[in-house]
Amino acid sequence: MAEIRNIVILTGAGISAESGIDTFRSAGGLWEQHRVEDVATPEGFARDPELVLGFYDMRREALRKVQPNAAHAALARLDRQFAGELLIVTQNVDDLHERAGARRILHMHGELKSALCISCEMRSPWDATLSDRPPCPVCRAPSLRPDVVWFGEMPYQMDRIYSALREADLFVSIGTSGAVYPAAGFVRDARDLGARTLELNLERSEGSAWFHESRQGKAGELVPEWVD
Ligand code: BJW
Repeated sequence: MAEIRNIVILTGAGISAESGIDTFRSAGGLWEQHRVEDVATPEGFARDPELVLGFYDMRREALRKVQPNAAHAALARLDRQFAGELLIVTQNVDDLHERAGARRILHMHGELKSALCISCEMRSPWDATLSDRPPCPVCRAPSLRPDVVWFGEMPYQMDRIYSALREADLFVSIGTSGAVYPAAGFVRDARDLGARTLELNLERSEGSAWFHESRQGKAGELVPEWVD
């Protein structure tokens, strides 16, 4: 990696699978157990807030019982050791990258352990339930929702992401199906802008053909192999 100065790493649910967190689109995954339009759209939340808040309470609770795996640990090592520019853009709402020790990280689809107030638009760190409708710590309105990005909403920090992609000379995608935009388009953006592109995933993703190189296997094995 001697000639690499700027790295952007995109991670998805597959990197947390070996920690015991369900992915979305695999057999038995979250979207097999729940209708996406019920639990991951603003319209679903407006229709049945109890269902949606309960879904995220359940996932926040599950997050307490799991630990980062070898893939998170390897990326944290890279983050510590790499002297150039590095940005881990995760689509995941878990905090396993942070718990493994990564620091240069951005959550484009939000975070389970954050709540967003619909009334005052302030964010608050959140580790408790939301389905019992607690008041917002800032404005006291009972208007908290999970601070996550649903379909039809704008992912977070897109300017910062595109600016990192423009500078990247290496783009690495780990554990994502390439089914959800705009993240699924980053490989083409990065490649068009001159980056080398590498995919590390259990199987070929929807956008696999766009990568210069695609390696198949478990993130817990492929990521340490790539980093070390
Ligand atoms: C392993 C493994 C192991 C397993 N090791 N690998 C352009 C074209 C078409 C549609 C659109 C478009 N632009 C926008 C849209 C609409 C929409 C969209 O993409 N729809 C698609 C269905 C087509 N997008 C949006 O609405 C987004 N907003 C938006 O685009 O705003 C306008 C805009 C445009 C341009 C620029 C900027 C803005 C918002 C999308 C929000 C997605 N939200 C969710 C929920 C977040 C909260 C939550 O967690 O509940 O995000 S949906 C869900 O999917 C979640 C994930 O982050 C996301 C991606 O899933 P991911 O991570 O890829 O998981 P899986 O399960 O799909 O794949 C796991 C992979 O891991 C698999 O490949 C496995 O093989 C692999 N794997 N075990 C390695 N051990």
